[in-house]
Amino acid sequence: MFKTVFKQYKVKSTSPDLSEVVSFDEIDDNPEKDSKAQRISFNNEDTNWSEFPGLKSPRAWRTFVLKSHPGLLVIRNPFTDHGQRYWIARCLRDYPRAPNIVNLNERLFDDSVRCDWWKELQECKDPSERHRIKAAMRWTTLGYHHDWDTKIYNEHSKSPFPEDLSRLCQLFSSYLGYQDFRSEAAIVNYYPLGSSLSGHTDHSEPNHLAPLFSFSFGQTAIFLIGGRTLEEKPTAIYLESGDVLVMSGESRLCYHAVPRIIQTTNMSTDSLPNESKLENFKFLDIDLFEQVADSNYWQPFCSYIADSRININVRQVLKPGDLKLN
Ligand SMILES: O=C(O)CCC(=O)C(=O)O
Repeated sequence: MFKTVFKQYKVKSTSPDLSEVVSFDEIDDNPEKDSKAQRISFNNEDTNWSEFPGLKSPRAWRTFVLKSHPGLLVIRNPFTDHGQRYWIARCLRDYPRAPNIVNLNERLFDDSVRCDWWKELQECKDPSERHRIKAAMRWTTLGYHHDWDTKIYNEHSKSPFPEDLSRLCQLFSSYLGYQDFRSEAAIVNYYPLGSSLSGHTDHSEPNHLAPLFSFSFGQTAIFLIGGRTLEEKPTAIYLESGDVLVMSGESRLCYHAVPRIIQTTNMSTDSLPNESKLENFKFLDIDLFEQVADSNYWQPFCSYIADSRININVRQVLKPGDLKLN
């Protein structure tokens, strides 16, 4: 059943029927309508949330759950435009740099591209080579590196986890009541239009009780969430730029996939006003945060995201109290 639905959305020759895809904005616009999802609120309205640059105040966040997939939550774009720019730039300029690991094959790409993909892409003048370099980037791994063959994490294959991303996840995990979440592994997925990710479960982490945080930027994904087996019919939802999807509890080990990316998002190229008090947030790359507000600096990132989607998928690997893998 999962694979049949996946193929319906992935189909290349025709436009698929999107009438069943859950749109969270539509639910907010028509709360009376019988829907597969509903908006929920948390009892933490009174918490004195500290400001986090690039995020709207948690009081303004809108959180949705799917009625037939307990444990799956979507916080609908809690980022400001400035915040989205920052995370997109981190995923393109910084996260693919060594010592993080990228998918680029050593037979097809020089060490220079494999160690600093974005810099080499910006410096490449030949249009067809530029296209080849741009389209080849599909994933980079941070922290404990995901092993795509064995699916087993290894204590000897890890790089430092970025402090800014870890702090971002800490904020979302405390908001949802998971005070002890630790960001220990991430996959950043890059999706050019026409690409997809087939059905799978994320079970490599010894810790299945901690939630998984997934951030979407750029073009919209059709995301499928199914059950523990491929027999169960999945539900399709839109994941739009800025959305934060959380897979916790029952949904943490469920099949999921991205059959299609649709081009819906036009990010502004204008300069943005700068945010104040950034010096209190030393864990961010403050220079980058300021630079992306500038139209010229932002332009190459904006051009990349005009026909691509980026997803950051963050997991806790270790069980509570463990300091390393056994
Ligand atoms: O791109 C997404 O939204 C999902 C990515 C994913 O499932 C994964 O990295 O395991």
